[in-house]
Amino acid sequence: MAGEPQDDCLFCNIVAGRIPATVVRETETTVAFRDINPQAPTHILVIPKVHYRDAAALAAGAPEVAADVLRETQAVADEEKLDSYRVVFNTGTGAGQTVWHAHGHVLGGRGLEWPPG
Ligand code: IU
Repeated sequence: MAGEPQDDCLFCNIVAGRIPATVVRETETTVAFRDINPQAPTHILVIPKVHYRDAAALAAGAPEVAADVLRETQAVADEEKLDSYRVVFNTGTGAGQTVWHAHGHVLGGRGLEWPPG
């Protein structure tokens, strides 16, 4: 059920501490950790502790937690001393989503082109 932990979800397992991650911040509702395949000098994922398949499902099912995730992207950027950064929520296979637990990528520390590839 949406919102419930999923045993076969990588990010639920990171939240539960069963799979290691380099955690940089944690709140009551969110975890932020370094991406294992960084695409920029700073590449941190901010995830809700509750399981929703993508950001839109999170916003619909737990809007207060979606707001927490967004607030945490700024907190991460502050900690990393980024004055410019990008937050990306890949949604759907065609957009590059590979992990089906909502997550925001915080990317920074280099120039970022627009439009993205
Ligand atoms: P995506 O938007 O679903 O493609 O993002 C998933 C990210 O999760 C991607 O950038 C991976 O490098 C990252 N990741 C990770 O940090 N740790 C892991 O064990 C795995 C993927 I698998």
